[in-house]
Amino acid sequence: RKSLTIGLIPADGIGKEVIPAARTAIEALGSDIPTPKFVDLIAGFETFTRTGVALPEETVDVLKNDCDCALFGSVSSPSKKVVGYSSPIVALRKILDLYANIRPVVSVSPNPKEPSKVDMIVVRENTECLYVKQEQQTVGEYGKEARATRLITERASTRIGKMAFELALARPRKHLTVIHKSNVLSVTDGLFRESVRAVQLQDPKFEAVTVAEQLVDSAVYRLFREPQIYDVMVAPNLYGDILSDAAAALVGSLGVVPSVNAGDNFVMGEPVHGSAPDIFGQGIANPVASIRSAALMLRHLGYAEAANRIDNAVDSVLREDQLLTPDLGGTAKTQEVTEAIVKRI
Ligand code: NAD
Ligand code: K
Ligand code: MN
Repeated sequence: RKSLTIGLIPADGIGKEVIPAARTAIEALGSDIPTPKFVDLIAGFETFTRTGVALPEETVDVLKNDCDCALFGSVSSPSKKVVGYSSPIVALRKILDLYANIRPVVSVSPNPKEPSKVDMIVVRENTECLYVKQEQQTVGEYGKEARATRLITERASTRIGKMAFELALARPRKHLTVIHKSNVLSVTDGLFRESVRAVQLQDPKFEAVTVAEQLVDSAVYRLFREPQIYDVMVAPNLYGDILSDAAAALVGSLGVVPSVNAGDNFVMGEPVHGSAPDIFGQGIANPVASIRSAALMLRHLGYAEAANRIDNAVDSVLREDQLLTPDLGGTAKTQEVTEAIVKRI
């Protein structure tokens, strides 16, 4: 590869403030990676209100045909149904078959010699569960009734299971926790649980991974009581969404937690947080989640050295420079933090 074509989709709200920060971090890498070429692409609620479509065809075509990878910011999805609108990120994950959402949650202790209290990866299935968005409302004997379809397939559970085993195998502790609620949902979560467990029998190398199982509610409890017990967690879509936001609270802020949406042929970095309308426009959004998402994307593409350079720079700025945005208790602006990280890179 001579160059790396990266689609940039800031979308809505603070996505517009933090994706440019991630771009500067990548540019600072110099010759550690093939020459990056950035392509600006649009999507989101603002795009929808302006053009009538949340995810323009051109954005999808360019991602599919011209890009090696992409960075996505955040969308503002209204909680009330807006006719004709549906979330472009949920659609993109499906269209590009980005079936795994990988979310490392790591605490940075002020003392570099002290081990991290939290050091885990939440592996979230990204294409099904309640996110198939098949909802209906009817009127029953006692009034309105609403139902949603929750889809779990063997295929999706097996491939997310494989991804989780691979990730666990690459870590020192090699520990995997399978999250489910099959005491209540024995058919759907039962299939998820069995499919993931069956992955271990398919490849002898996975024998090295220690597997535990946990009900999702008690997993949340233990996550808050003793987060250090977790290494890699694998979960169906909704549980994974909730668990990774919860885990973010343990490391200070959603503003520092990165993710990638990964498939077999494409990877898209994305901060875990949303569009944060409460702080948008003030220049105080934490750029760390997006910058770490860029690193994670590069790591996934095989550029581990470049990813380490970004991650180390971020750690130094948080730990040594103590340059913190308000979500972490500081007063620094997005731009100051970004400049400090770029300098460290
Ligand atoms: P949110 O993540 O946008 O914000 C939650 C809280 O965390 C807010 O107080 C916000 O200020 C803070 N926060 C988040 N990111 C931050 C950052 N980088 N720096 C500093 N503080 C940060 O979640 P929300 O408020 O529940 O949702 C707002 C909108 O975002 C909604 O429309 C929702 O649908 C959307 N959303 C999108 C995604 C996505 O793009 N994948 C994910 C979650 C929420
Ligand atoms: K996001
Ligand atoms: Mn979420």
